[in-house]
Amino acid sequence: MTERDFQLSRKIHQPRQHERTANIFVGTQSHHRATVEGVPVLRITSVPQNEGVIAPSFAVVKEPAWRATTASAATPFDLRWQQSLPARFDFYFNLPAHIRCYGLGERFSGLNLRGQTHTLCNTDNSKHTESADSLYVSIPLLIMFDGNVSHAIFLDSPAPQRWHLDVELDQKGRIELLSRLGWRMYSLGPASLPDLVQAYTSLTGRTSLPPLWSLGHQQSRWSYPDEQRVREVARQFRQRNIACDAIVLDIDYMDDFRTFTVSDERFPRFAHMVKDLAAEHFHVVAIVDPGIKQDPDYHVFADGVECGVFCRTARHELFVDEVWPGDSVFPDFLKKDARTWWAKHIQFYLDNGVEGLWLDMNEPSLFSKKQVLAKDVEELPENDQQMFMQQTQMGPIGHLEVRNLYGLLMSMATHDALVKQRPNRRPFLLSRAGYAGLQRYAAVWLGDNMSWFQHLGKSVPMLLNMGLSGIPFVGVDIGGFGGDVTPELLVRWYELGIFYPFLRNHCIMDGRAQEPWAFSSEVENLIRGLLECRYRLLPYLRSLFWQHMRTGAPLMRPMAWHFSQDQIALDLSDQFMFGEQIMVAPVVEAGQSGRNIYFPEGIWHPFAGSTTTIEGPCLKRVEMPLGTVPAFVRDGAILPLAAATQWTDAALIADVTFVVYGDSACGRYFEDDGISVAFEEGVYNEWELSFAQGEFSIKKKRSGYSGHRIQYYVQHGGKTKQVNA
Ligand code: MIG
Repeated sequence: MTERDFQLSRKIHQPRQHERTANIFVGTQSHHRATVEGVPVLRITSVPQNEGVIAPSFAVVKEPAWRATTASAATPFDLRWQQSLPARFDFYFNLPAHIRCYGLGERFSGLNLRGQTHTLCNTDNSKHTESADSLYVSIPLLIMFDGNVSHAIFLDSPAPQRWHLDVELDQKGRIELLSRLGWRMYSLGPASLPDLVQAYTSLTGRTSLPPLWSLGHQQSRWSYPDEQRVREVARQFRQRNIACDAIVLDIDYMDDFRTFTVSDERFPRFAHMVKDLAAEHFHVVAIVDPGIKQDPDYHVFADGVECGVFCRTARHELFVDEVWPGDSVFPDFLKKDARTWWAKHIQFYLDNGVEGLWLDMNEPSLFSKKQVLAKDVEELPENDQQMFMQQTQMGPIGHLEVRNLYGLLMSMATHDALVKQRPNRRPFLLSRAGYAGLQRYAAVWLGDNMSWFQHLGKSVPMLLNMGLSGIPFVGVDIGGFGGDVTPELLVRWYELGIFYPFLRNHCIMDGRAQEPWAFSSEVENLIRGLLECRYRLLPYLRSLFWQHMRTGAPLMRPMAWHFSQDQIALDLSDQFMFGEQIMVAPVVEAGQSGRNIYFPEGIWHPFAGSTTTIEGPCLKRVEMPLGTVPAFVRDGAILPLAAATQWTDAALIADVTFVVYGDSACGRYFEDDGISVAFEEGVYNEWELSFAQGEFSIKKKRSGYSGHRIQYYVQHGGKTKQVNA
């Protein structure tokens, strides 16, 4: 930094009212510019002199061509910063009244995040109430929406942060970053919302195509206790013709909660069971917790101690805390050696035929420490006052400084192990905790919700903000995790859940049974029908994942994504777009037979049932009895729909119908083998579909995949005919 730059930055840091006065920053700041997928990006790097180095970034995986620029480079919203305390930075910016705030990962709040403080510090908080703050996933990306001139800021630091977004209603924003290391901040824009997300996911990566089976229906509960029960649940699905692709095993499959073990008593022929299930087209997903039981007779513990992979305290003792197995130790995933060690043990699951892994408790959650960071902590505590230390290339560092990386790095280690050990198979991983970039490794579910209508409704804005934060493969526990679901709530939840990218029914230990047949045959029939709809939508869903890989677009999108000029659409958080062609408007209240839906400009076709169209813009009450698919298709769309199947392997070869909505329409279609990574070598089909003047046509952008026996049909105005493709 030159003397002039330093003077300039001093000027920029002039304190204002309500601000901490002292700027004690001594060190270097550098500014760089680049264009990322057409979006201007300014990167500010701040390195305090005493530390001389910033925490490693595991978020940004692609570096564009950066050009140095001066400190006076304009930042949007008059963004300024200072170091107020040795272990704290403050950022100040303006938040004009018309700006809507999105992103920040997993927030229990509305779509627009304004008017609240958002603490980013990964926390196992099972109380999802209005006053809930930190949850499991923290993504320091804030989108400031203003139509085509939107901006985003990404504060790449895994240390605890508090984002105050106009909490005083004075149109000011403030971030407290509790860190003594430096940070990098990326300011993106001006650009449209889709372009911002495209640029952000270009820097931090995207979700590759998931295995097709993982987009099917997954059935879970805490826990199916033994082989008999697991086989029985699977049998029920097939016997009752309810679509399902995966059975999920929660913690009780293990021997005394020891990670990388199976109970001999309750699962005496585990691998055999997994194989039998596979023959019935079920994939097994098993939970994996990071806490390793402290027991010298347990091979994983002994091996880990020998390899030196566990976190230690500031006094260099093994860090021990209680989780499910009792006193446990925790791999330090920041260490490359620990990740390699972990990968070696992951082989256990592959040897048993388990195809998907579910990473839980990876904030990490510790039974003794429910509150990770006290609300009134002004700066990052000293190392010896933090729970443990982690090893970086620059030496030991207090856990809190890098806390938000724990789930990300556990996911990275597990993902890379699966990819390395089965290179031609797409991995399926589900993680509870995470940080920016998690989308490269795992799908996410939003943790311990309740069987409440309120949580059904809340899932919409929460999942939308996850998608805008770069994570497209998301869902919440269908039926709700805690509490007892009612039959009405369960059906309503499936109505919305068939549009969650990740579709899983899961429930707590002592909750009432909530498998689709747990109530009357009427309830079962309605859920069966809804799941059929999900499986029919699979070709559309796959095309959306393909599109995400290309552009970073989430599958669930706020109305603002496609109707950025429609002032009414912008504030809707109880309806959303599922891709560009389907609008979903679920019933999220008890005792309703329908709801009011806002239809933006254009003509809308009910997805199922009635043929009467609705012309927007208008607000209209729509009758939606239990079991309704709450979706509307834009006029001008062509949806690729498969014949309904009971499992996704069958969907791969099922007939596909291109359903044309309106007289002039277009759509996209993607297909491949759904399981391998051959698509990376061009083994896939990507078609552009169009319909005009009564003629349907396909433009084949790529025709690299032929291992199928699909018959294609086109349907328009009630008539269906075969297509030669
Ligand atoms: O302390 O594995 O969010 O889905 O069923 C609870 C038992 C641990 C929390 C997860 C939940 C899972 C449960 N786990």
